[in-house]
Amino acid sequence: MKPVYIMVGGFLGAGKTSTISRLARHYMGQGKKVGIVTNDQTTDLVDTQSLRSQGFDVGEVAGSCFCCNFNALTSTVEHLGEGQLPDVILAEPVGSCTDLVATVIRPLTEVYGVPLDIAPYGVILKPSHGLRILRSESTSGFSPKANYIFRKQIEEADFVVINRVDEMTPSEVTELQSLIESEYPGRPVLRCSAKTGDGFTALIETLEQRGQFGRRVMEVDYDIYAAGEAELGWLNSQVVVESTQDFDLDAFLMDLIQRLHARLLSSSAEAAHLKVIGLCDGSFAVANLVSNATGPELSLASNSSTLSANVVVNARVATDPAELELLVREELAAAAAVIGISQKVISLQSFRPGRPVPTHRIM
Ligand SMILES: Nc1nc2c(ncn2[C@@H]2O[C@H](COP(=O)(O)OP(=O)(O)OP(=O)(O)O)[C@@H](O)[C@H]2O)c(=O)[nH]1
Ligand SMILES: [Mg+2]
Repeated sequence: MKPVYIMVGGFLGAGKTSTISRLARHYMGQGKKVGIVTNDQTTDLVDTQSLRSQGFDVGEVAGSCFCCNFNALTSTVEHLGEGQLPDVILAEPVGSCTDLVATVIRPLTEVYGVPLDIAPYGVILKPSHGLRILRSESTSGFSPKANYIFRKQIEEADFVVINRVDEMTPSEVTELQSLIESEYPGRPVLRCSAKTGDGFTALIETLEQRGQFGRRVMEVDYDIYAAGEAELGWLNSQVVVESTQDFDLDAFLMDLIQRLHARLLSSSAEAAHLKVIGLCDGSFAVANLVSNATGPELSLASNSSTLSANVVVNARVATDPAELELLVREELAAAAAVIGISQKVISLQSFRPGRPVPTHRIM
């Protein structure tokens, strides 16, 4: 049997990792071996830490996206499993990437030597920005160039998943669905919640279909695409926090993300996704901010008090990376000081993503 390759696309903070985690549990529950590939422009990925902490077999392409380092994707796939490829490979591309059919799916079919059974390509739609972007509101939070990427992601999808239906009103879901159907006809629209599992039976059935999928190659203006990506400040950092007395890890992460949110609001810098993971003694907590309007949440509680923790911060924000670095350093220090703990930044990279130059582009 050829390994099934499922790539889960969608914008930053759409719910790709949450969806992959739920799908992985489903396939493992069926007795299948599952491998996951995460991806980012640099090292220190919250997603890798989070998925590994959940016990999954995770390979990571860190330092460039799947499209620009196709060979890293395939070699990472080959290192999954123990000497034998898993039955199911779940891959999460970088949320600011598009043109993935031409640069990843087609090359996997036509260039890569290892036969894979490629599932239909689904794109997870993030309502917090999606509704505003598809309504063409000027206050979408991002510039037209970043919105271009958001729209291109939908255009190349075999099907679209409206995620987070658990927190939307029925009329919002209906509006979003009709906007997608009128602007991007021919793409089935699923309604799901990666949080509650609603809609996952239909998602799994859709992923089992085979036929004319993964073929929506499209015209892409790489100048707009590159400019849209470069408008996002990117920051990944690893920090060690320590104390002589136990501190509440979840409260620390929430305080940190609330402080960062307040700073972004005051400088009108829109969050695409800010995520923080804290790891200590076998347990972990994750806090996220997926848009300035939505506000922060503790998406996974550790319920731990600890003397020390490793904290990884990943921020993708429509702002200058130098400013992003400054505010992250300042708010880390402030959040630590207020509870009397020490914090040491072990690594920090902040930058604007470079122009995408795909390894292959098959039209
Ligand atoms: N309420 C609700 N929250 C969700 C749902 N899916 C994801 N989230 C939350 O949304 C945030 C982002 O989810 P992720 O799965 O990390 O999103 P992502 O697309 O992997 O993000 P990037 O990797 O940064 O692009 C987290 O706080 C999740 O807990 C959902 O269906 N409902
Ligand atoms: Mg993710």
